[in-house]
Amino acid sequence: MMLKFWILVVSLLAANFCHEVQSQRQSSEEIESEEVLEDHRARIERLESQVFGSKTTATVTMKILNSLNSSWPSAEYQVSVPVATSVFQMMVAATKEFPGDFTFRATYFPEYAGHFIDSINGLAGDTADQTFWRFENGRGVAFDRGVDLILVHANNDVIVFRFTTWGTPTTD
Ligand code: B12
Ligand SMILES: *[C@@H]1O[C@H](CO)[C@@H](O)[C@H](O)[C@H]1NC(C)=O
Repeated sequence: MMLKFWILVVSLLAANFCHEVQSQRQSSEEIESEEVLEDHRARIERLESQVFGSKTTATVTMKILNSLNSSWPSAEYQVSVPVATSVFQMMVAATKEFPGDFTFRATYFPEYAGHFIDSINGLAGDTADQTFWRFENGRGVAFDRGVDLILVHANNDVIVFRFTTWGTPTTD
């Protein structure tokens, strides 16, 4: 009799414990599936804009910095372009959105299906000086491809062009 009672108590406790574990798991699953859903929505929006021609625009920040000359005026532009525009097309758009303020020159290389950026706002890279416009994301990481092969997607995208050297930086 007493044994049966204890078996009942233990199994009730166990059932209760299982239930708690289950409901905990359920709530973390809910959070995960919300994130997955968000991610899916973003992907669908991106695909829709690629397929249907985009209604969605992204306002991207483009920063122009000079790491070799602190007197040279840096600049920052908010450029509005359709989602999934290449950085090259974004730069062309910027020359129209900021006429006279943003300018650039580029050379097309068929072997890379894209442009090398020669100069920005009147300042050109130079082979003898070993200077060039480095193409980076907002975290200071150089892209592994040129401006035609990188697409902008979202309002918080940051594109940086940094005038720097590929040689050893001198300290003077
Ligand atoms: C040297 C070199 C450079 C030098 C060129 C300067 C110079 N005057 O020599 C510097 C450091 C400036 C450079 C810069 C960049 N480069 Co570079 N570069 C090379 C490298 C190692 C050799 C090119 C070369 O001398 N070829 C021999 C000569 C005789 O041929 P050429 O046609 O005259 O070469 C010219 C072109 O290659 C051009 N060029 C150099 N880099 C790039 C990049 C792009 C996207 C384009 C369109 C043209 C181009 O400059 C060369 C000299 O005029 C190649 C890799 C390789 N081993 O081929 C990468 C390579 C071409 N570069 C590459 C990249 C990604 C870049 C950058 C975009 C990096 C960045 N995030 O900043 C930048 C360009 C940014 C901009 N302003 O547009 C990639 C291109 C990949 C791709 N599919 O788009 C390569 C293939 C390296 C790699 N595997 O990642 N680069
Ligand atoms: C640095 O930039 C300033 C402003 O554009 C320019 O007057 C000056 O000549 C530059 N210095 C060097 C060393 O290029």
